[in-house]
Amino acid sequence: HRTESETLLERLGIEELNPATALGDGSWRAGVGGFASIDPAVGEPLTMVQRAMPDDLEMAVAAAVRVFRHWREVPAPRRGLFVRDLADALRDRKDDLGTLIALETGKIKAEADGEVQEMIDIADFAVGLSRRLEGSVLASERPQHRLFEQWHPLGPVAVITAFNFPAAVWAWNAMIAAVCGDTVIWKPSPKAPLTAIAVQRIADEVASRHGAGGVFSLLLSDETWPVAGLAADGRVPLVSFTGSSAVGKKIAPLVAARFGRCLLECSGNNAVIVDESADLELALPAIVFGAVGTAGQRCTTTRRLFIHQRRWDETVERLLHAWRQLRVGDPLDPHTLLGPLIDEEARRAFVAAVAEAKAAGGELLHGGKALPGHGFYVEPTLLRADNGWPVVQRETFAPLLYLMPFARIDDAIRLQNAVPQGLSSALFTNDLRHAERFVAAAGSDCGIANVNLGTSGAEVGGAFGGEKETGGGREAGSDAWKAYMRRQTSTINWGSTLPLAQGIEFRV
Ligand code: UN1
Repeated sequence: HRTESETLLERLGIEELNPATALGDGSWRAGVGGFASIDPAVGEPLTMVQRAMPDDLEMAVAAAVRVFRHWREVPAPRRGLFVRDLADALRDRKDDLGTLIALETGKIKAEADGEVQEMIDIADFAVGLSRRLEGSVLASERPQHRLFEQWHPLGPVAVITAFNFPAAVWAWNAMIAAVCGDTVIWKPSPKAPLTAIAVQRIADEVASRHGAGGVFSLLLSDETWPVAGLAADGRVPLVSFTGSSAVGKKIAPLVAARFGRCLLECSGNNAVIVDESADLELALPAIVFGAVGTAGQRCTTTRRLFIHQRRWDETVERLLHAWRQLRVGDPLDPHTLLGPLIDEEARRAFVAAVAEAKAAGGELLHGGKALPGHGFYVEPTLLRADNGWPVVQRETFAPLLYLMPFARIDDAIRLQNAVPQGLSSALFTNDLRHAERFVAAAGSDCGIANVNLGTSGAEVGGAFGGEKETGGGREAGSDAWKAYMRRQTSTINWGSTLPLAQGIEFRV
């Protein structure tokens, strides 16, 4: 990886010791000390990044407040032009950026390129949105009154992202926030700082051409205080957090204590149901991609599989056939389907989960071991389990799929809902009644419910997010933009009397 990565890092503006803070106007501030970005395929540092200081956070927030005052008054379609050019810049850099994401996170190049495409897609979506951001005119009960609501820019938005989608999740938030007239302070995962630096450099360059300097800023640290600081800062009306439910539970009360708004995208524990009528030609590739894509480290990863008892033998046999063929290896090798996990801690969590499931009585059907050597590789794993076991109730970020049989569709839906998380779900069926039941009010309780496609790999056009411990937030498409704006209800009396609502008479 070494020589290949050195020229790539140079092209993307990454240095040997990278500054900790970008104010978004092209200026970067040095930090203190440093932490390493590790290449998980070899377990060695790619390069070092400095750590932001409390001063830097203060500067970034103050700048975001200042720039917001100007940006909110730029007409939204003009804000859209900035995002449009940013999409083009990302198109130009797609290959390099994809390679960097693959290097830094260990996801395979095809999926890393897909992540950059997801950034481009949400930018395109945001450009279209920039000519809408529509409010509504409502029927007033009073004569010669107009009642309407409109959406105004909200303010600086803190965007805290995870390692697994180090660029796309920022883009979901940042592209939408930018057309909505907000500024964005990005605190990326310390496990993927280089991707953030590369993205920030691309954004800086485009921003300078659009008078958008300072709209996007970046703060790098491997410590937790910047996240707590942003969560508690009354100047930041929205905190968008992607990560575990455990961390989400710490952030939400800090934001709530100052009446800020939280947009949470936390853990998932997503299931696929294969019913009696399912077409396995569709189900199999969807389960493979869902369970081992991004080495099982997507929040939408398929973690549980409910198989109708009459289809059990056939499905398990075909799963085993597929799992035996999965190529584990270098994420930059085009033949690889499964790269490494992000770090040693993730590998240990995988090993511990397998051990816990086996101790509970789980039957290991395939894999189960960490692979020796450098790099944080594990075997893609199939385990027969029980939905009630604590280990199955938990999100383990690894290619570990729990298999469970069922007899009646209602049981399968009930079990798939019987976890604390509620992000994504999928049913494979050719039975119209089952399909409708699954997406009906008493069906899947998840934010995403798919029929005849898998749990992961959502397109950006829909709103993305989930219920329960997933946190309730919605990002990306549909009307998710409304979270990034403030709603104003206005009534204009254009008559010459003052009728009161509710018919109240109140006259001196
Ligand atoms: C995430 O894992 O945090 O639906 C986001 C998907 C991707 C996004 C995943 N479009 O799998």
